[in-house]
Amino acid sequence: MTLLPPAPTRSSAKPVKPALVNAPEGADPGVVSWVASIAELTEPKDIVWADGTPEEYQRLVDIMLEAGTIVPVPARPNSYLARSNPDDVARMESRTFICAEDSDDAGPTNNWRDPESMRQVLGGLFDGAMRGRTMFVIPFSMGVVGGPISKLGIEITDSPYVVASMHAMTRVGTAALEAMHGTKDWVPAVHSIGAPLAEGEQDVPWPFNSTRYISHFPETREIWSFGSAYGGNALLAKKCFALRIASVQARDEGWLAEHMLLLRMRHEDGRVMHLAGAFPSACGKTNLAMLQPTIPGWKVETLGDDIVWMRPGDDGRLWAINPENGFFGVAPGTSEKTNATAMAMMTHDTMFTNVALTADGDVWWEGMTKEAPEGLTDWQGRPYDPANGPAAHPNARFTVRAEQAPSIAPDWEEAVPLDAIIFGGRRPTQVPLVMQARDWEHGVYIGSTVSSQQTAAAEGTVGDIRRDPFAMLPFCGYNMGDYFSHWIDMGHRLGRHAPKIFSVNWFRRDEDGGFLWPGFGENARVLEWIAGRVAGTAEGVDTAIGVMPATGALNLEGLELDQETLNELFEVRPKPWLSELVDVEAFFGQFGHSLPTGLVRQLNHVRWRLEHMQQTQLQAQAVPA
Ligand code: OXD
Ligand code: MN
Repeated sequence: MTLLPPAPTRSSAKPVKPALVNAPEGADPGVVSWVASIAELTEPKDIVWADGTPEEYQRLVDIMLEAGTIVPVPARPNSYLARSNPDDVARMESRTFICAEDSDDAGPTNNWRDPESMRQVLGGLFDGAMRGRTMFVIPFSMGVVGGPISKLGIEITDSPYVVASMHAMTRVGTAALEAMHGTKDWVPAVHSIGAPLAEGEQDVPWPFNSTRYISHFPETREIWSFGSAYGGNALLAKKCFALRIASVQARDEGWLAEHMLLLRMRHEDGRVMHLAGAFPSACGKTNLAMLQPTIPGWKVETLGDDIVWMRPGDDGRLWAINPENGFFGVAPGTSEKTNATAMAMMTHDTMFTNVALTADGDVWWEGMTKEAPEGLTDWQGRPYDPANGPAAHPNARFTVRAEQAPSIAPDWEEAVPLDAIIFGGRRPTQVPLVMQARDWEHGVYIGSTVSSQQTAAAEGTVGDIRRDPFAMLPFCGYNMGDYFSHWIDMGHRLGRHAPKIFSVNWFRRDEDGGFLWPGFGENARVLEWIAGRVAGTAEGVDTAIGVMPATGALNLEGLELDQETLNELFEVRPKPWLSELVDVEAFFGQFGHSLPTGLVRQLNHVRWRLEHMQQTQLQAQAVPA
């Protein structure tokens, strides 16, 4: 039986000669001995330490072109299309595990596994897993190297696609490796596609293994991922480190690691607001982060589109960074209309995955244009035939460096003080366009009850409504009941400096299924009201479920929206809301003792207000006109 090497943060460095593992001069001995232990286990044919340079990126591209993993996209300079295996196209929540010593620490919403037995399983799988392949060692930093909210990590992988993607998504290279000198504060992450190559065996363009384990060990801060080469399963800095492991670090160290976008909204008269927003996957986070306001005077500067780390600063405020270095966005639905900024950012130096190719050498996906162009090649490399399904996979992606976004803030790598936090989801009914939480605890309640229609970013039935608290359900590395308490505690700590919390829903539909709100650039109107609430200038009215814009407080100038539609956007119907609370209560019930009493208090308060509202309506109906 092969056991995994002990976690590096616990082991004292065994002396290993750096030359034996091809380590750059000056690499920390603890790092070198950990890399040696992984090499001993996985038996690669050689070891390459990533330095993050453009020359290295080009070498990776050449390897992938040669292997058929990617093909060029001639219409866009330095851009490529990777076609994954059709069985490796999404994050795999059912194969994602939290291996805490005590199952209670993983909580009811995570797949828990006992760490020792998982170590045995992984020991067997990783034994010789990289035979015949190159093992890449990727030192990286989340946030600028040495920044006050930044963290370090090393990913080991046998996939050149992963190394190239990590170049865009993190800060890879020598500076990160040097920063690890003399510290054990870095996260070790091991990834293998699990497809060793025998002597003389012909490789396939997208090797993978249908046995999959995406395993996290929160106590030792380790990540081990086996089998999949797709995005969140394999780019371990993203969901695995920056959310699952970082959320545990954040709990222990008094900060927050969140699945949020980060933006700055600036008015030419000098008003500025920093806002973070949590939305479940594929709810338009990237579009919102790159929003082009339709209302005069306002501009949005992008800071991040997926992950935010936040820490209370010396001034008592909550300071936030986007720890990533790039965007790994969903391509289908992205167009000149929905996100012109993203379209401009992808005109060069972009890695596409699972999109379609046009006859004249460009990319295409559903939603880019109304009609599919003639002569398409679909995401699996076949002539496009609608009978085979969409031309691009619904979870097809683009990977681009953040600096390529025309809307990126010039100082995007710096921390910003947060003014507002918004929670949203794809809700065809019930949830109003916007409302403000009455206070922080009510805001945590709103965050803990986020729900959305399921999309293609993960496995599952597209269209089903699922509860996704804080949009963190698949990404919280510990018991979500404790996570809610951590949020409530953060509010106590921040006191009057706490950002204001809001709920938004761009996706409410009318009886015929049409969207009530135009969305996209018009969402700036909602952000403007939020900015006004933060500044204390916008009017709100208290309702049973939260504070909504007072009549005339939402800027609708120039928008053709009749009063009936407006009413529908904000309508609160007590009956369906009360049945929704039954569902919330059942959802909360699974957390048992770990559910903070503050959330029960909030639930009861909302219920009481809705019951009161219902009675008043019934009485009003009973009164003859
Ligand atoms: C993502 C996701 O890929 O949330 O960002 O699924
Ligand atoms: Mn995401």
